[in-house]
Amino acid sequence: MVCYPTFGGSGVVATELGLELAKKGHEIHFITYKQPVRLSLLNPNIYFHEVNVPNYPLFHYQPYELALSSKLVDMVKLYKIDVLHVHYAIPHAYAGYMAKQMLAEEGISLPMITTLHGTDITLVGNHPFYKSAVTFSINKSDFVTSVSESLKEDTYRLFDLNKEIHVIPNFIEINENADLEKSICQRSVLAGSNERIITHISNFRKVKNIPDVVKVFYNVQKEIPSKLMMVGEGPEKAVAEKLCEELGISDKVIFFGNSNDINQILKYSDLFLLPSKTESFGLAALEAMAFNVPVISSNSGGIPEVNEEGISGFLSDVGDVENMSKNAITILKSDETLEQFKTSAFEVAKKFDIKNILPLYEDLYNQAINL
Ligand code: GMT
Repeated sequence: MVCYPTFGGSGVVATELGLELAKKGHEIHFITYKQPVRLSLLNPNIYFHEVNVPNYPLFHYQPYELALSSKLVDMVKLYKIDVLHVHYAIPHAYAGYMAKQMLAEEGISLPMITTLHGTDITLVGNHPFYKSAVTFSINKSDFVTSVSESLKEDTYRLFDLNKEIHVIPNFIEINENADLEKSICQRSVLAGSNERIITHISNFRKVKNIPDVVKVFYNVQKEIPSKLMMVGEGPEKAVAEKLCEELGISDKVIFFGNSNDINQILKYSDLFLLPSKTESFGLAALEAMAFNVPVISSNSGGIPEVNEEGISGFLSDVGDVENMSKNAITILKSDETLEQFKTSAFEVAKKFDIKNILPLYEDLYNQAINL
């Protein structure tokens, strides 16, 4: 598994997939520049190999792809790795293809699966400075997957590809007993017993439309006593903090920064906000739904494949704060309605149970090693 180790959807998907495969007895090697945040090494089938890029004064930019492809070659030979699965096309598919070619020179075959996650296609990969290399490395992958139908369509629209794209949606581990789990965090730490808890989790980039999270909350709290949990770090966090001050709601908003206690926060949440400008899937929304949390989201990209209108929550056009606020109030205004949405959100999340999704990846790995 090659992935980004930081907080962010693609790294989380790669990590959870690797951990689940390891449970089933597969040997999984993570190769990246830092230990992925959700990766526990307390598993006999999990290995982590760090990619180091030595500093050299001549380099204005450190050649990470070079170090990654070298590391891949070394680890494949040392551990007799059968399949390479790269998450996020840039630069992983490119480095993976170089490793594949180097190994081929020595008579070693390394099939490569590339999973497209979203911004590697819609925002970054599509940039003219990267497009040729991204197109090349996707076309050279043995198998390509995307996390939603919407991302598949975007990829075909934006790139000149000759490859079939297999849609394998993101997944979640469904825990029917989540409510019974012992909690180290008390609800009273987050909000008063008469207050609803509204949550947003992301990497606070512009694409997440963070000001709309604050604006929707501002409208909701005028009608329904509530608190907003803002979880994550990124460039738009300061913008959100300033907006909260301007709107006079700072005392009702908690900024957590990056947190490993997401489950604890979701467990007590009544509503999740995801007003993104674009989102290939919206893993954060699915994670919320798996904790019985209904979702108010935009209808962009792949979000409608996850959040079902009127069932797990509501969807609005990007930027339609008024509609999102109205829908949020509809869900939160009575305990009865809220309970009904909570139950349905969990039912929708069940469709993405890892037990249903894992065999799709295993099938692809089997096809890859039999090429
Ligand atoms: O946007 C993020 O939160 C991070 C980014 C990533 O690659 O780490 O997320 C993308 O991949 C996730 C996992 O497949 C998807 O759930 C997100 O929707 C997608 N983000 C965007 O498309 C903006």
